[in-house]
Amino acid sequence: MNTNDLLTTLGLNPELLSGGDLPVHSPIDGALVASLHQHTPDQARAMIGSAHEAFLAWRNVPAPRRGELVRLLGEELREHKQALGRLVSVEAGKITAEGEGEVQEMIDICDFAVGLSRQLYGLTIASERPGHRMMETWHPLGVVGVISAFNFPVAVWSWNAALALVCGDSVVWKPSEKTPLTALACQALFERALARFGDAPDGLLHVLIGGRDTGEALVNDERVALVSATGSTRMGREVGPRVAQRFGRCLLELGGNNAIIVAPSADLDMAARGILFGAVGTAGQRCTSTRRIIVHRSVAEALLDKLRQAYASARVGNPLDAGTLVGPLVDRAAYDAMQSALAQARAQGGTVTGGERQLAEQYPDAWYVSPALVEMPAQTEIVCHETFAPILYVMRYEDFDEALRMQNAVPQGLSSAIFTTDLREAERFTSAAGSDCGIANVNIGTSGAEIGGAFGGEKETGGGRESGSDSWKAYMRRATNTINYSRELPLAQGIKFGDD
Ligand code: UN1
Repeated sequence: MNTNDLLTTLGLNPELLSGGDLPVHSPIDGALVASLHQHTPDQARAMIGSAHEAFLAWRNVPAPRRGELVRLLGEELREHKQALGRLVSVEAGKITAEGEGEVQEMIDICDFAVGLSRQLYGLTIASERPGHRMMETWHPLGVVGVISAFNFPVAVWSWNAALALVCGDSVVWKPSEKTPLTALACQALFERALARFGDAPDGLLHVLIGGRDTGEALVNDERVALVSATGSTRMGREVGPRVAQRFGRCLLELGGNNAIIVAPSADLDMAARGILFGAVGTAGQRCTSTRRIIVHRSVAEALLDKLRQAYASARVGNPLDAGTLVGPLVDRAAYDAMQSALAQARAQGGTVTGGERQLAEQYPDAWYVSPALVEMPAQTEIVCHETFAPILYVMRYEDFDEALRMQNAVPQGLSSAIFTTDLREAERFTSAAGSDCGIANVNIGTSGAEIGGAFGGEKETGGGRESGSDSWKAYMRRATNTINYSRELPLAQGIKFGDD
């Protein structure tokens, strides 16, 4: 199926996707696939106004009924999984399995949110006063602004949108400028779900196409109650303070620099497989990608042998071809950043294998690379920096405390893992004094988290949590209600005030 047919299947008119000043290139071959019209900041504000109106009506719809809309969205996604997955491949450069996997993640969060729509409950709390009841009520929050990155162009939106919608919120979504088409396709699928749903208010979802100025309009608008932003730490440093300035709520999902500790007792075959998926999957462009290996000296050579073999057989190529494991980097800037990081790694004592440009003759306007394996003498400055590319730094350790210290000694705190069969090590790794990340795994890799758990991380990763568990609470406001059903008016803390 060519891209125009794909867009039509997904409910978009290809003719309306040209003539604008935002070019969309496919990382597969650099070809121009669309030129979109960008929204102005004024248009962004009008959309926020419309979303706010929609919120005022949507908050009164019973939550299980709101869940029905998300259930219908899940059905549309099931039906269009292949087509949307393929558009993700075309626009973000992911291999087919990962493009479809991303859509599966959307389907999963829709299912989760449908169940959640009947479970938005609060606590009842023992009151210290006789004849009183105290409880927590969760209410819809408002307009949720979603800023998403190119690397998960649709799933991260759905983590936010599926929860926001059942929580009674409306959504204004600003996708990455690199991946607006997949966002428009999601909007078209959402509109189909809306048509089947029947009586939802207009304006529940807006997609904002544009660059920095439209993003700023979203971030600065007081009507946007929550800004959920995924991207670089640099972006988060700008967004966070601006939202805080107006006392808005912010959910940040920023950089990761994820390590795997490989202990002497590890199953090395399993470790090598987990490392390969984590480090070269999505061409190293996940926030959860494995970027550091901290391996015990006694098994370092054996692990490296396995990794070298696995790296040599990981096929780099067109992500739409069966058998490809490593697709292209998103653009030239990503390639340049990778080369610069490798040069710094060499200067800091690293030995680099791989990392060269690939398929340049066949695809002169695309940026394919062989994944790089870099042995480092220590955790130097460049290792502490997140480079969004398939670079894996390998360092050795002597004792477990040292490995834990190295794992935690980077500014980011998203995901982490240990491969060990030693119960004490596994438990220490997941304990209070173990990994300081939002995700700490045992005998699985750092990437590919399920939607059921809360997703996010600490330190420069930004502290936000999305997706499963009780992340929904960020999309609602909490009210504490105390109800007096007695004929007295006792004050708390035993205070006597006035004549009694
Ligand atoms: C991201 O890269 O922004 O855990 C999200 C994972 C995916 C999500 C990654 N489920 O790798």
